[in-house]
Amino acid sequence: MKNILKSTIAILSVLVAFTSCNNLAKSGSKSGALASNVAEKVYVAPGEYDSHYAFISGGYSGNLTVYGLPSGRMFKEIPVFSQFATSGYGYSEETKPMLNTSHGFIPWGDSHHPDISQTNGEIDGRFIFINENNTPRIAKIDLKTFETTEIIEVPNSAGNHSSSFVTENTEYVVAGTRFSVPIPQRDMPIKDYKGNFKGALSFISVAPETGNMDIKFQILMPGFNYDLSHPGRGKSHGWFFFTTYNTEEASTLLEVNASQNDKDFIAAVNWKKIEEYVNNGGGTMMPAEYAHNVYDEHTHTATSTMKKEVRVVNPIDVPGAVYFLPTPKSPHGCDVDPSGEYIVGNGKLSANLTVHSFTKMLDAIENEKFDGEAYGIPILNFEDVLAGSVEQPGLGPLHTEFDGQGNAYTTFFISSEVVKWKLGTWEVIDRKPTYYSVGHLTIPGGNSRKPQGKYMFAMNKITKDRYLPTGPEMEHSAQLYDISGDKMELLLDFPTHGEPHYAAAMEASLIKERSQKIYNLEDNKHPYAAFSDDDTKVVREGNEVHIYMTTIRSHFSPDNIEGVKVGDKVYFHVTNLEQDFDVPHGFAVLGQNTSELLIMPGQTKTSVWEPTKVGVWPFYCTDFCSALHQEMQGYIRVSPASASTPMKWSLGEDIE
Ligand code: K7E
Ligand code: CUA
Repeated sequence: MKNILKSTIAILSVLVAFTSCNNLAKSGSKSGALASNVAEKVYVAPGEYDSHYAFISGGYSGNLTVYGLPSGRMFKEIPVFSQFATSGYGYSEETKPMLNTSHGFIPWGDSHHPDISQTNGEIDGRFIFINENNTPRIAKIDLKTFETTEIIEVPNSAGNHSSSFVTENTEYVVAGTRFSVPIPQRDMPIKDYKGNFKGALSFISVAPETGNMDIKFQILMPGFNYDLSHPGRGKSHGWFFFTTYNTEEASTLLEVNASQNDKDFIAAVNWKKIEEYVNNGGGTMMPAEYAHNVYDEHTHTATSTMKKEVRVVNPIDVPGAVYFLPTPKSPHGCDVDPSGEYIVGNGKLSANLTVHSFTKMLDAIENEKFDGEAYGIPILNFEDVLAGSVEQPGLGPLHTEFDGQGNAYTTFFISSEVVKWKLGTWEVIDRKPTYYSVGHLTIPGGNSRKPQGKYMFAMNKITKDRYLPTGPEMEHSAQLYDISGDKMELLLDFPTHGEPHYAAAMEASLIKERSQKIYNLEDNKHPYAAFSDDDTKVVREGNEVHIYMTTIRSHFSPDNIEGVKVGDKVYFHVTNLEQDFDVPHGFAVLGQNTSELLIMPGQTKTSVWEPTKVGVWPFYCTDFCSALHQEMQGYIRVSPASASTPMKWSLGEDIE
């Protein structure tokens, strides 16, 4: 045991050393020789549009950022799992329920893998899904409004990492657990992990019309770590593939103990078979507690419902539904090519890249050529399912994407490069350095039958000397390549925000056409909306004060309010009466323990203020909205708790 430990640590230190000197070597030649026409390829003239959207995960920011390609310009940060003061998301009364969980209100998340909805295996630009790793959740963002409109918590899961990838018709968004845990959770010794912990793979159905999510079933798998996943497509539609590591089922010093087995597995799941089993009443309902948060676009308000049970399936109860494909060595990425035939497993510690064949897998299953089983799940023979391997392509392979022209592109974290290779012949065609230590890469349309193989961008973990220094912390960096020719051509570096694990990207046209410009006031069903000056009022209910307020260039109505007392809870319900594209108003009041609001045209949002001090306190618009923006202000008078100041409000005249 000691020796294994020593030798593994030795190997790892060599790898680490390789990483660092490699980086240094690269930094010496960073100016590179870019062709003179490169600037033209990324130049988007003022007033012109980018050809592609890129949605880049924010990692530990918990959010999703929107970029244009090829310019690399950032357009927006969409708040998803984290409170976001810039818009009031997670601070306004309407959006706080979005961040509710079975553990209470959680103001932060760790987002990794965005994936855009599909129809017939092609990206349709309706929704984008993204996972939260730490407190397992899946979010849906509506690409009409670029707002997070639904978040579902995933029970029995921990480290929701092999997520959130969608099937060909967005039948399911799939979420697999990275950590196996006791299911149900209970107090037990950690050392009893092996054989007792389980890993849940969750299939979350997406309603075709509304997009509403619901957990259809969870498969309770052996206690491995389920790292990444991808759906089958075309011929393999109906299957889902998950890489595993820690098939050793270690619970301590995983850097050594989870690297013992020569091969771990890719789990192949026939979800159609399990769906059929479940539709016929299979599986068991298990008590579980998980939040389902839905944003209503008419009331502009989210509600959070606590669900009480979930359907679980034991895979050995559904013969023929789950198989293990041996895959060397702690595979990370699990990527399926556009035809659905090839399943690439990137063994982080493996010298070669392993590619499995879906056709061969089906043959082996049909002929029952098994090499034992793990917890009752048949293991296929490595050689029987192997399509081929790319020999010694680089060090530390992580993720693979496809260009739809028969080529694959794999990132290598340790040797800091992207390697292009050919499906079927497995030969390496090209390699280009990344700066530095690349994680994921994205080709627009990547996870679909029809990738749009013009651009590829790599998302790198280490930035070092690529930009002007900004103290000890540098934003991570993305690099855009032109992949339309035989050789990849580096075009551009651009900084990202948070940690850009994965990104989803697509041609701009579909999203651009559907993008919503305003919320129609007629459709506003917010219970506290006010639609004109006549609707504005201040209503006291015990110590709660509800202010029905409107805003339009360039005033609030009312803008003078009296009768509030220390100890009151004051709700500012602000309706933006504008019906013009891109004219939000903001709202903030002095001393408030929350963020400002940013209210879109036609929308109502609510901010709570609990004044603790007597005085006359100003409020104002936080977003520069017109030449008279600075005049958008008002006063609210706070009297002592014992006072009898009458409740009055006004606009354009004095309160008498
Ligand atoms: Cu490789 Cu979370 Cu997809 Cu990061 S993960 S790189
Ligand atoms: Cu409204 Cu500034």
